[in-house]
Amino acid sequence: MQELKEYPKSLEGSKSLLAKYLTKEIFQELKDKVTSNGFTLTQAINSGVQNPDSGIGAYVGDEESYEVFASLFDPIIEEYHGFKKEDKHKSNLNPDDLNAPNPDPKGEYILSTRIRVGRNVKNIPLGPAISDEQRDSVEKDVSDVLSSFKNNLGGKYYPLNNMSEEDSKSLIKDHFLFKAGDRFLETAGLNKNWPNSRGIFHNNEKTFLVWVNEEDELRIISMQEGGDIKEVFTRLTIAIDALSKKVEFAYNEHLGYITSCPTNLGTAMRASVHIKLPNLGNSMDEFKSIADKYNVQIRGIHGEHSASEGGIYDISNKRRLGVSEVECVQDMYDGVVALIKREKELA
Ligand code: ADP
Ligand code: ILO
Repeated sequence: MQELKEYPKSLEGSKSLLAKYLTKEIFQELKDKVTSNGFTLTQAINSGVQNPDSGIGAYVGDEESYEVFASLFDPIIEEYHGFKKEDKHKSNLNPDDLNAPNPDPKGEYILSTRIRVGRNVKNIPLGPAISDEQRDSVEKDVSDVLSSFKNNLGGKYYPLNNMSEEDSKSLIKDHFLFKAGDRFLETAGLNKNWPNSRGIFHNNEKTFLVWVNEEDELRIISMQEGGDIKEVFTRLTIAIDALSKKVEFAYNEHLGYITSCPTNLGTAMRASVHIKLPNLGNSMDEFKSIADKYNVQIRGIHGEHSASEGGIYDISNKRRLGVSEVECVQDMYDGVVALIKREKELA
């Protein structure tokens, strides 16, 4: 990648947080800085420079990038999470502290619930700066650990480079597996040497899954049909605990779990439901204003940057840093309860 000498023109007119906070002065201040893994500003911003329609537009290559390029990342983090430089992250993975009785016991609205956290292995560069050998060793170590799991968490690891196109298509369609060729990840350097060293582990029921070497080195996922959010959270906490006993993850007191995208810092948790809200879907301004009020995000049915189908939306917590895991799930729950209430009124 050619190192940028001049402020990138494509950011002029872009609405991304990168364009908002990478002023010409900050560009000059940071353009020659480099982390000890050799990660540069050009690499950090390439995704947003190549994709001016990004919401954020920047990724880091290592934990140190958040320090070296702090004058860019601090304001992005503050705006996205409402979290200031002097704030401290907190954690609470106790399902007993969650107040989330099934908001849709008759199954009229919620199709499925999914909660994931991102994790990266301590002392290894993050995806945008990892070497092929390091990516390989992450895959080997993590898949060995996962293959030793028993009972409800027991299952099998499926490497991507050994998967038929038919199997991968059906896993993607059924929302279990990540898509190939995402342009935001591609330009962030996250798809290098694809599909090698990537894969998915899942138990027989496909209620516990781990993505290996996608945007983060691990995405630990718990999901099932319906709206029993507490059951999904409980399974996830058991899985996180089991994995954390065997693999040490990158974490610091200020930023929580370290992730390649600043939106995922902290808990690295996205708790979501797939939910039918056709009437709210026809009143998008009101839908968005309820979502903003409850700190939830609206996505389409096939993940980020996808569209809704049949009035079904993906509703998830927006904040992940400076709030605990229980609070992330609570945000999603409170937002979903409010949205169902309004949907009923509109029907
Ligand atoms: P991430 O969760 O890592 O932020 P995406 O938004 O790309 O990533 O979603 C990944 C996959 O998970 C997509 O196929 C999406 O449809 C699926 N998904 C997300 N939430 C749910 C849910 N509540 N039920 C079923 N599938 C879901
Ligand atoms: N880089 C993309 C996605 C940002 C947030 N999502 C994820 C998957 N990290 C953008 O800036 O729109």
